[in-house]
Amino acid sequence: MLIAMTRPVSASLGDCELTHLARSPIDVERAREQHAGYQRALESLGATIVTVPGAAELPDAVFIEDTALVLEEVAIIARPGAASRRAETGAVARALAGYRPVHQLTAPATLDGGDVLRVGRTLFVGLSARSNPEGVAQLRRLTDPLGYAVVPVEVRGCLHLKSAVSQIGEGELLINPAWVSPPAFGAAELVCVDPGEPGGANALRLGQRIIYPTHYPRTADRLAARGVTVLTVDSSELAKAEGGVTCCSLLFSADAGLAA
Ligand code: CIR
Repeated sequence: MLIAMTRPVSASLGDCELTHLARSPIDVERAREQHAGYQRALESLGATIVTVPGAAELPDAVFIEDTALVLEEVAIIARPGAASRRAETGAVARALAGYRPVHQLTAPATLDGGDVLRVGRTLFVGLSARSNPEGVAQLRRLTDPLGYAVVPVEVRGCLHLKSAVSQIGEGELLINPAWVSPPAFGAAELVCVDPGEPGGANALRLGQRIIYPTHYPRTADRLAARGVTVLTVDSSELAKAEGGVTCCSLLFSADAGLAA
């Protein structure tokens, strides 16, 4: 069973962290409707939604991806780079403990899950304003014995590694080469975002299909032309909080980890 762990949109979303965008009013009700549409999209692609209790006082709690990395063997609780987000991890750790042995990154490490791109047994980790070399080192110590390679990658001009690059198929990545250097990804086949849609590199892959924002239509056309099955969702309010489609869920199989 494929689980999509999500967390509700907080009433305080308008007080979210912002790095690259100017603050603009967020319609929380609309954000909630969009989040519901996102969850329906996940369900339509076969995922079962598991909801972590909401946290009204944590504006960015909906962006659950940043709080953890879930592998087949373990769940690793991140230590978000933004201090305002560190209290998000406790409830997520409790929820994940039902599925995996849980490990926790500790200070001085910082790591946001949005900076971790898994491709097979390789974990590419963005060195961003949120994730530091100690975060990379701790992640490596935890995952090396499990057979993962941890590869740090410089990112520039965007929030997270997965703002710049995400997986859209087997060995296939969607990338904005202005924000991350393509050679870092070795043999992967790269599809570039439309130059007019720099924020369009964040896609959420479930098997052969991707969930993708409606607000990058030209990149969506590129993907469709390559034979990628694209399910679009309106996520414009969450985008005002610098949220993409990967960041609103943790996807993992329930049939691994503790259940194995
Ligand atoms: C933040 O700045 O932390 C949130 N406002 C947005 C986080 C988006 N996370 C993600 O793309 N993985």
